[in-house]
Amino acid sequence: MGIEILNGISLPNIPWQDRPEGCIDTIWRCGINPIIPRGLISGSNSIFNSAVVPFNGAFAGVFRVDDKARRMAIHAGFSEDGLNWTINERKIEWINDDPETAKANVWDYGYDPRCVWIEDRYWITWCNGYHGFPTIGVGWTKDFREFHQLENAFLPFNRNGVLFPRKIGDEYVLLSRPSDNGHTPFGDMYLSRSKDMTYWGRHRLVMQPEMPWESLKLGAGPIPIETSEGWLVFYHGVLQSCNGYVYSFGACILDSEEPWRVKYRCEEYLLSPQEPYECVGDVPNVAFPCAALCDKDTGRIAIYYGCADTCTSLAFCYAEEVVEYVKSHSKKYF
Ligand code: BMA
Repeated sequence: MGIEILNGISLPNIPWQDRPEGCIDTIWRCGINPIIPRGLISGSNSIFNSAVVPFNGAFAGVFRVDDKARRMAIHAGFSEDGLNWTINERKIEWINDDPETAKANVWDYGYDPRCVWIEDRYWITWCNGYHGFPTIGVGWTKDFREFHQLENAFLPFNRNGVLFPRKIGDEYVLLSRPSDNGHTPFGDMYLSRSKDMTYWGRHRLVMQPEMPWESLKLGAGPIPIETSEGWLVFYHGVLQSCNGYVYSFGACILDSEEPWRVKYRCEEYLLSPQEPYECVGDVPNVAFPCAALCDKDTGRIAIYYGCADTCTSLAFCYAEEVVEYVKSHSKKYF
């Protein structure tokens, strides 16, 4: 590999399919998409925008499950191969000693989780309803059975909270996208820092929409991948068509030590909704990545993305090829 994956892990069992013959795209779809159908568990209306991590030699994850009352909740799930999943019928019940935030969880909602191993545990962030308004929830687990909740990171309104996989300096770092209480016809990516996962500050703007495919809003997707070129961040970008929002995803590279500084940013999307399962569903034309597995030895990346707010799919790429593509389709930022 021309680039190195830093602080990564060997993942010889990463779910993988080679690029199909004749495919010239940097990212290609798994041939058996969608890998998680909407009705995988008995009560589910849809399972999408979900996060997956390596766990005990296999895989675990936190899944956005909307039930048939259309309540949005997060469920834990397990898989031997990253393709076939068993998802708990019951949603995650957070252990939370603070009566104020615990109470909000009883009747509020949670969706679009991200998950990352930092130091000694798996951290989970998600869009958490606080008295009916979206903000960023923060919690952790060691075993995907017991889940502990901390304070919300921010005041409402905010979505797409994505942690970096290590402290930078002596601080945890979180990307987020301030929003409104509706479908948010705007959205820039910001970064905040914390010494204790509770108090967040030193906020910086990371990026705003620039190109037509992301002209309405954008937000971070999977946990950033550290490479010798900087942080590789897949992010979703949204355009407004005559017929509604269209969610595609692309990638950028952020500076290693000052990750609010964009080094390169791909002018083109890497994957846009084109397959029937991405274009037809509860919300048409949505490809929304929330997790990426990466094997440090081969640079293979498997991206989990929600399709049409209905089901979950996989796409594949090589870190080196994505970094090269982003660099060669970007202006130089600094
Ligand atoms: C966003 C979130 C996502 C969803 C997307 C498209 O605001 O609700 O969960 O995938 O809209 O509907």
